[in-house]
Amino acid sequence: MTDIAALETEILAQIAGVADEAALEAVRVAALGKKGSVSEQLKLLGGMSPEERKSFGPAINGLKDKIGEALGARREALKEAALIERLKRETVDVTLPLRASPTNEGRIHPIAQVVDELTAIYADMGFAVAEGPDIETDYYNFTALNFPVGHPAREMHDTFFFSPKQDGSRLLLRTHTSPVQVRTMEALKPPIRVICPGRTYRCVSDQTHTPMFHQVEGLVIDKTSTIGTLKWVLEEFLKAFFEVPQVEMRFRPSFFPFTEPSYEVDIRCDRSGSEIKFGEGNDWLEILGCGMVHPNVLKFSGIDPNEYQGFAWGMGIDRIAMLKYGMNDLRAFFDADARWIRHYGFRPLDVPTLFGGVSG
Ligand code: 2NM
Repeated sequence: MTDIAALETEILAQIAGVADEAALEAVRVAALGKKGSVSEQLKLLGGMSPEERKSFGPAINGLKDKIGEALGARREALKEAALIERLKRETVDVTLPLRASPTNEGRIHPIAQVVDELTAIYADMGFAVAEGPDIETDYYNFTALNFPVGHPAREMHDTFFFSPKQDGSRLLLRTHTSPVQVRTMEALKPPIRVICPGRTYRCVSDQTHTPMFHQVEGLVIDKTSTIGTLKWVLEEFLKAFFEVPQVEMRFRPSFFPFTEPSYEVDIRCDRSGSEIKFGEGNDWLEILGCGMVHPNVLKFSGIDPNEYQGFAWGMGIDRIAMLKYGMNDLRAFFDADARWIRHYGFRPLDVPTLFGGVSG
């Protein structure tokens, strides 16, 4: 028979000494579990005489209760300590400022902004947006646009060609977005009103040219549209885009294989101040090319030139972005300089709308 008092001292000391709830559970099992030291003592009761049981019974049961209480008290104390420790560890300073969200921190590139602006303007005039592949065939980039094979105009495009295929044909990077217009004419029946903004490529690089640049071309095909309609579309666009009440345009005869007649268009501007102003002044600025779509182009695209006619135009996006937002270095557009985009970029949620003034 074990000394109950000694057992009590030992177990209570163990309970007091544990560092966590797992260790406490181990002490409980060692004392009160099936084969625990206290349980073993309780089992002895059955084999005792009534006298022995009278004194030993209350003692061992008393010990069992005491240990139970001590375990409960210690468990509570450990839980409390663990909670205090965790609160200390997980302290959050709710007064700290939040990190800026992407919609606050991010910036829209001026070219993307200008594409959004001109899309809003043309959409308001009833134009849809069409897109096509950057990698094109010779047929869509040249032949279908009335550049005869061997014609010098092909050489003037500084084309990036891919290596020839087995059959001798070569893919290329489109030199204008006109192939998209050909694909649109193939796919849709007139009346057609589309604009095609996108990346274009030419093998040139200097102060005013980058090998990749952006163009937007427009196309109208129906039965009655003329140069007069074209002038109206361009005038409305230029007024809305440059946010001026009037513009004055000058149409100079020009040549493009895909239009006849063809024109280059200048707008009146004032360059006497620090920044360029449109609609006034004594200077002219070349801004776009245009013309009536050549009957051969209509034929190539499956449209009967005896039934339909229309006009097309094209302009450089990078340059009109520079003019509108006062940037002087074209190459900065493509430098991926974070400081530059922070200065010239636009806030993501300031979406261009006609009612808000396209540039917000
Ligand atoms: C320009 C100037 C003039 C043009 C023509 C066509 C098509 F596919 F309809 F024939 N698309 N774009 C065009 C006409 C482009 O860029 C200066």
